[in-house]
Amino acid sequence: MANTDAYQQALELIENANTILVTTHTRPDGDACGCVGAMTDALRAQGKTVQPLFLSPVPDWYRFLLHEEAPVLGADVQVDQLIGGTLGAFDLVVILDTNSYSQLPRFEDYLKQTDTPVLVFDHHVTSDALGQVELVDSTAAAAGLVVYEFLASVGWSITARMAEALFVAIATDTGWFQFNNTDSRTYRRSAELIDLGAAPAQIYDKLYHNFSHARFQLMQAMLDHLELHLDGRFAVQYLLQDDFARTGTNYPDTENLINECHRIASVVVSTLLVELKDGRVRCSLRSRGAVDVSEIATKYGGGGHKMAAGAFLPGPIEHAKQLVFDEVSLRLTNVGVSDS
Ligand SMILES: [Mn+2]
Repeated sequence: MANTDAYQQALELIENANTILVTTHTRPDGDACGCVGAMTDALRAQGKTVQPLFLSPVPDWYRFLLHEEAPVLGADVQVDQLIGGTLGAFDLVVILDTNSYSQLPRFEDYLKQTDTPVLVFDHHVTSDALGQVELVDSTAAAAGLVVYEFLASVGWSITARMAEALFVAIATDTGWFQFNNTDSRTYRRSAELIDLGAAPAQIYDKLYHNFSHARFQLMQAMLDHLELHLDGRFAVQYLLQDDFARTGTNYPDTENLINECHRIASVVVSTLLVELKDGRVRCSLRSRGAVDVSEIATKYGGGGHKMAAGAFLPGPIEHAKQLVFDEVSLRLTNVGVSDS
């Protein structure tokens, strides 16, 4: 848990600011969107003018966490406009669920030229130390946990809407309390958020029983491409541009699909390779713990956690597949044949 000094410094930064820009990492997940939703509400309740900004589009199924259409950098507003003050003159920037330039494409250019103080709430080990004040706790299962503990500690009121957003942040970053990062603190804080008004059954329905038929077909395409290697311990899945075109889906529709193959008992490490329009391959990696997949991602300029990480690889898919195979093969050999 962050120490009280850091809480005090964070509080001072916020108290001294009137107009606050709130952002998060590119390809925002549930933790990112939940944190932005809750933090935006929390700061507004303190009388601040708050501008949420995303670096890529919010997936449809997380839109309920936000109470307005927030602009997307590179689409609704360009970085030179942001620098020029089109969105406002900010006296504080709050960055949620990342502390790395590589997770902040284009926004990096803004950060590197601004004198505006930066406040970071994060739980990743990877860090470029972006903040003047940083509440970073790598033992926290989600950034939502770091945000919640800060709000509770400084005594700000947490509305049911904020509790819902923070519950989503925690529930999604723990694979709905399935991943190894799910500890008693995760459950305890989640229980508190339920007491504050988060309704898990309704949230689960909103998040997981909401596939479009098109997205289901995309999952079907991914499963059609499933390959098991290394005694069934390494699952490789991929999606091509053609799969998106044929099913009428987009990149955000891939979220969480990688996890499907972990229903197979033998699978220890999995990857989902997604061919991007520019020819690069977005590589997502998941591990059941025996292999630290963040090592692989970091080697290729990405990042993440031991259990979940990602990076961009050079295409085509076959080449990317070989790169990941070599890395995973090396590491699975080192851990020996798993008994799981
Ligand atoms: Mn997170």
